[in-house]
Amino acid sequence: MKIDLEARSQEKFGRPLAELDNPTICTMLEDLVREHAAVMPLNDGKRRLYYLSAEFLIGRLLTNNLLELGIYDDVKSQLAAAGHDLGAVEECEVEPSLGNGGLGRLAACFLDSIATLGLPGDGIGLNWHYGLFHQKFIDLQQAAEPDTWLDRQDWLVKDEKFYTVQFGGFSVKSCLYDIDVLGYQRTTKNRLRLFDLESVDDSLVPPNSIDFDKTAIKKNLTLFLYPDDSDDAGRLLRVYQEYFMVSNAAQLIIDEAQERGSNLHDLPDYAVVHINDTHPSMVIPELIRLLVDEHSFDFDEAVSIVKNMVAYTNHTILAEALEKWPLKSLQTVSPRIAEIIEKLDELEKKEYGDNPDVAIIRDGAVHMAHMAIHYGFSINGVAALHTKILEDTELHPFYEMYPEKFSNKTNGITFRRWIMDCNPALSSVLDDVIGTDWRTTCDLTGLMAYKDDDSVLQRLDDAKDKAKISMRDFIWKNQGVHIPEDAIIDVQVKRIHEYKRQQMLALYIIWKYLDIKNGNIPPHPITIIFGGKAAPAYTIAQDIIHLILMLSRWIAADPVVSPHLQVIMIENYNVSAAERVIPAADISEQISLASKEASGTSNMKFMLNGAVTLCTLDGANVEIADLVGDGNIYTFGTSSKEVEHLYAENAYHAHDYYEKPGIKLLVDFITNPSFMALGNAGRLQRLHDDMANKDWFMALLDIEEYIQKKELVLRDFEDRESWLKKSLVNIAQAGDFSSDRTIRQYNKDIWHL
Ligand code: 26Q
Repeated sequence: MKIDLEARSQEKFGRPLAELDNPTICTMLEDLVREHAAVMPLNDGKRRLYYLSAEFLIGRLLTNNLLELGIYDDVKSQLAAAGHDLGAVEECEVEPSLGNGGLGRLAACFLDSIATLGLPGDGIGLNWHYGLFHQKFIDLQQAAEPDTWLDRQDWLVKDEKFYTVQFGGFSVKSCLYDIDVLGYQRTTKNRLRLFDLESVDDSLVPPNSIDFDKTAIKKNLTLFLYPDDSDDAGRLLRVYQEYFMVSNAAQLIIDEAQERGSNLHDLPDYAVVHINDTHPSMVIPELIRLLVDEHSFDFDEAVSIVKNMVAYTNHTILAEALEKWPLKSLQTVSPRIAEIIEKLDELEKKEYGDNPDVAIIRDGAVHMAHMAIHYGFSINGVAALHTKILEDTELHPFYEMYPEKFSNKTNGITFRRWIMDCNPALSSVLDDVIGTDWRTTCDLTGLMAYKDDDSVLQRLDDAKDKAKISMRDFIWKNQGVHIPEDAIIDVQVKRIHEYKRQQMLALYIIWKYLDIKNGNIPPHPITIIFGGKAAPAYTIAQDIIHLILMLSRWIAADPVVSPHLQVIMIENYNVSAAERVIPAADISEQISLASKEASGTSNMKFMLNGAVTLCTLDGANVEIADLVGDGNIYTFGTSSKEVEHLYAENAYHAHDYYEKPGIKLLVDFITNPSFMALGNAGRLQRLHDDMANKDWFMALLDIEEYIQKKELVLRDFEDRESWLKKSLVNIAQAGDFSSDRTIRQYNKDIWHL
């Protein structure tokens, strides 16, 4: 593809390229990409995949698209010749706020891989006007503000399609926006299709606040992803949102199948619907409704068609994250859908008997996962351990009924974004050492041959230094904090949740602080970086953020400790921040309570970028440990089997651990009067009491071993050659976690595109 930015600048702006400012160049490049993508044909095929997800955490698109079109280097050098820095231009792009965490980022990686493999498949979701929320720190606490990304974006293209969605008592009109999804080095494309509400009203949301009228359904459906669901109105709104999403999706799927020649009796030959967790699971009754009510199908035939179309991925075993909606709410949102679900429940009970463990409707609540398993053809977990837990315990009765429906698909990450875009220094070292094939094959095992090559190890070290410079610059510009040049970078970035145990790392920080106070000065300064948002209604998670911000300030103000220990919490952690921080990490913290993290995907990104993992044997950490081998990873903690046993027997008593002197000292630090005086005493007291008496995710159970392991990691870091070898092995073994591999498996076993 030939481009001439100078000519384009003259044509569009009547000025030489050298005179344009960065935001103008950014818009010009976005236009260039969009125009180019607009004429690319869609990936074609009789059978098409529809990947339904409430979240698509796609990140900024410019760099990625330039790279996929193969014009990144050309653009960069043309800009440089005119005195511009592409990196600074990239910073002008606003990041779309269409997701929340792992499941949303997974969907984005999958779209990239589906397009890269040339498979016909689109993402379908909603066009969240204010996305999740924008996180600010005020008084050392999280404040949530609307994220106004939509006013400032340049990628959405309005489609011609619109539908009517019928709710109980009223209907709304939808409209549709598309974002083109280009694969790496492809000439064809897919799309991310985002439905919106024609009558949406942004003015419902006051400036700087995420409070809005949750009952104004005709105006609010697409304002926020996951609105506060601590009250009935919030919970009901979520059901409205979900039905709005799937009703549009189902209408689109049927329309497009007919356009491609389906007579609808053969619909499964034309469409496979993948649901990303249960949030889109009402697509099952909605497809049945459309076939029966709009196309005069017999109910039983409609059921058997849909049963062959829908595949479901489970991302969690946490009971509170498994969706159960009151049947009454569904009756309010759509009486017809509620009626169909009742029929599906009856049919299931008729066939399999009245077993409450597998019932769709139980005690007036609809179990969405149960519906998806009975009336879908596939259910998968997202890492080997997670799938095993689903099969053996959490979903065991279903596994006995339908063993053939179950499979594992270990998550993956796209190498385009998570090394090629975000870590150019490491990418070019890899090109020099093992050749450039890895950019398409994602096979990095050739690097193993250089494990004892000092010059290669040195080059990896240099690449890490470059990534650290970029990360330090980012933190300095965004938060005004200076990170020492020689600091060890230890990172835990992910949603704030008790099971992920950020509070355990906070206890380690207290331990280290006291140890340094006692005169044990570490050879290198240690910088511990957190990032992540907490759900606004999740009090303890907010308390954990407060503790981290308190420790950050407390330590920074201590002249003895601050030269050696630093705590930073990134404000509004998002994909763009991840792209700066992950390449710079030395240590990857993956310390969830074993059995609770379904997979994790940042663990894979850190590994690919040469960080060494400190982890429990949870989620995909288990597979990382198997691949890199004992000497190249640090594992600790109670096993998932033992954790399951402790829960089953009610045998974990936090207070017994709290009473151990070494542990009590750490937990009580949180409520020592001078510390409390600096912050919100109520939050700190509550967190302290929760840890000392409840500690549902057993941080105190693992804290001693965690501290020991971390100290070992820090000691080993000092042996540079041996550390760099570990880093090399991690990079070399990361190929297994390419989402291209994952998508090939989905396609071979489930989608058959
Ligand atoms: C629950 C109830 C009602 C409404 C919404 C929800 C809800 C919302 C979001 C439940 C779950 C989520 C998000 C889950 C998520 O991001 N899970 C992560 O998925 C990743 C990709 O598979 C895994 O790597 C992580 O381990 C998992 O935590």
